Amino acid sequence: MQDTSFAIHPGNKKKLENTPYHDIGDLKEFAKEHNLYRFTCEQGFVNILFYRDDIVRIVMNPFHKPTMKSSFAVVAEPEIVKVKIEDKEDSFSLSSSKLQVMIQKSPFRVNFYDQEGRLLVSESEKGMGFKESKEVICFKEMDPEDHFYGFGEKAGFLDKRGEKLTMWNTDVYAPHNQETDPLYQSHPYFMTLRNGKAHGIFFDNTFKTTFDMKKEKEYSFAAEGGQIDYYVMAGPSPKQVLEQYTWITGRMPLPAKWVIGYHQSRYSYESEQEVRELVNSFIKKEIPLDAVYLDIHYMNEYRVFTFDRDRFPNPEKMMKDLKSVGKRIVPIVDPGVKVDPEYSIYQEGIRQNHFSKYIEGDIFYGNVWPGKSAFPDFTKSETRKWWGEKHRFYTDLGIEGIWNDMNEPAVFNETKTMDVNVVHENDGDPKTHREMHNLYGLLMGEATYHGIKNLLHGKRPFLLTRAGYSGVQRYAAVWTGDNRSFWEHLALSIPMCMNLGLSGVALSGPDIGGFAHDTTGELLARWTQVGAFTPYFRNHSAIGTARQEPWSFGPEIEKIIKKYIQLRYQWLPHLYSLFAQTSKTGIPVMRPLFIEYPEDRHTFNLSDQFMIGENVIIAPIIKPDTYHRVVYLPEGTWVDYWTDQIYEGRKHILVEANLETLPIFIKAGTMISHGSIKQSTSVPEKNMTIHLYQTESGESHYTLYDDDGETFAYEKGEYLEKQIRYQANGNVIKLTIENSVTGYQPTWKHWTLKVHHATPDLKLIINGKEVDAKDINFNTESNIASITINL
Ligand code: MIG
Repeated sequence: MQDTSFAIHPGNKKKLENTPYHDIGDLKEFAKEHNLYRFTCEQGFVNILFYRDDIVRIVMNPFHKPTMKSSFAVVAEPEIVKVKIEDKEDSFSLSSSKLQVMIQKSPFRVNFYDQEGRLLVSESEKGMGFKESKEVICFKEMDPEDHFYGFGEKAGFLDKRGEKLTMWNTDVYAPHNQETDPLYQSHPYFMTLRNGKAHGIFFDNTFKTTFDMKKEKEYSFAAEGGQIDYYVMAGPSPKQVLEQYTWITGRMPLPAKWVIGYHQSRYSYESEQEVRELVNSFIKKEIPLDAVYLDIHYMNEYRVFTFDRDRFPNPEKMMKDLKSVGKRIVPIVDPGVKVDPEYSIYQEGIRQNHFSKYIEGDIFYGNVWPGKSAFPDFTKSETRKWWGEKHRFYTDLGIEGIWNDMNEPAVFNETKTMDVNVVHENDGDPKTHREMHNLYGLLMGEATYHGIKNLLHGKRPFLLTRAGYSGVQRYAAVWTGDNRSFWEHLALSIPMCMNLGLSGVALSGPDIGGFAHDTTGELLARWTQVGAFTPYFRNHSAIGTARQEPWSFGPEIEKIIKKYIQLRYQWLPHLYSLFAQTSKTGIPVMRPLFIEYPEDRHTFNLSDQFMIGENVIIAPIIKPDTYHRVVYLPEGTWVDYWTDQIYEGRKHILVEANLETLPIFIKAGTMISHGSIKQSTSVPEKNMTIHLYQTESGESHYTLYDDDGETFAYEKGEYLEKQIRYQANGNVIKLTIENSVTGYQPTWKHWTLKVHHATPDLKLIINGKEVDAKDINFNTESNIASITINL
């Protein structure tokens, strides 16, 4: 075609490198409609809407009046907020009791201040704008003291300052490293910590988005299309930002107890016999276990909602037998439906119009495990309902948990996913896959979670997902995908899970031991130590890799792994109490130290230590052949969990930890609770112990939560909440113990209080009455005083 005009086609010439950026220009007009503030600028339209005193939403559309329809991430409705308007010559201000939005008129720029007049977020010279390609961008000033967290599932260190992050759900089997981005999840949200105060920004745009935190003086967020649509959350503490963000996008429902026990997986346990033998080994070896996962081999040629009857001749009986010994099965369900005119799911999908299509009406087909497959259009509520109801196949067998994989969606082709030109029906508001891609996993999650919830008649469902968008915590736990048995990946998983937690995803964990590559006994032991304290605790490994069950590396390693799985079960009452709080506040169980110590710069990028709740520090060994490490202890006095040795905080200390030891520190003056070692969470708890770490002086408060652990009865008040207030004064301890909620009768009838670092002359006053010295059992060797208290 070189002799036609095609030779001079503009597309053949090099693309313009720096396409121009259009600023929205000056403010021309302002209008107030109910509680919505509308601004017309020279090159765009801006809406501002307060959701709460401490949350405000800004929407900019360069082409027409903004739509205020939110993405599927948002569950909040705006409250009525009292806003004061001030219109001045060159500025305009809208203020609530907690936030002030200051608008500069020429050019139009928006800045945010807190109630003390402190500048939170300010637009740089460039402000908001767009490019002719439909890209929308928002620039903000970066303070030298700014640290950035959140962004969902990202590799690298805790603090994301200096990084550029992309949101585009992607199946990444290539080794994850510091610059592997994007991964499977998209959480276009972050929290800024500046001089001890925090605020948040949630950029609710489902197109591919980019956050550039690399420049020294400004940062930006941009999307390939759609509107600038973001929420500013005023904080001012990191915990308040979490509360605000999870108010907008929802919180993790309280998981069933079995969900936070130990789970064993492998790609794949291929037959009923193999599963039974596996479970029997756990029982014989007395290693606690709550769930076994069935990967893709359980299906008939990878058809979802089927069992291969050669390998699994009687799934119902298998589930029943396993349930009777307290073990559950979690099968994998991928979105791809095998093209097979004799397969009922494919038939129904076609006949009832459930599959994703092009605008012309052709179904999008892609290759995945089953070969040529079609993909449900989860943007349709009818399709979500259909898919959800299909899970009756599993729930009828006694299954309560489902594992969603490949739901980016992953497709075996060059782009790794569905054609971006597919048009999702979206209940009458059709949108391209380019726009909806990042929502696919979230919507499959919604379909699955609600589907099994309806089928389980009051039992709590469990869902594990690989892909997701902001809000996915309402439906699913997230595992961090295909990591490898590398020490680096053990290290990487810690800040990754902390940032997921800071993004509202409180129930997350990596494949313990590593998915691809061969693990070693030492790595598996160290990883299981960390896993005992990550919110979600599952060992998983890939086909063809070294076996990774706890006993795969001989008796010495088995003993260590067993000790830490047992430890997890001892800590369950404490963890469960924390999970109950998380479901109400959004503040994650596993958290970075800066959440508790936001003024302490040593915590700002501390990526190899984490906290459980507000008083426990875990400082694992994450390097081979290493038996010492530096631990940072913030302000306060800290007690070594294993030895009761006392350390003063605000210091880096050197800690010794042989292969059997995971360094754990408890803040003096606080409490934790322990149950007993059991083979699964289905064994009723008989022994409850509260450990109190005595100090010279001070006060603290502990809330112990318990319920039946598997139904939604707690929503009707059927739970126990015990409040323990502690006050120390030399050898005198005053406790007030109150059962603030008594809707549930726990299986333990009394509990033991253990006071660490007690002195023989300890005076214990409970609810104003001094405990008789003869009722206190004092151990002179350990300096622990125990007493038994009736419920
Ligand atoms: O591309 O189902 O991340 O956990 O074992 C492989 C097989 C598909 C990827 C998941 C992994 C799972 C595997 N899956």
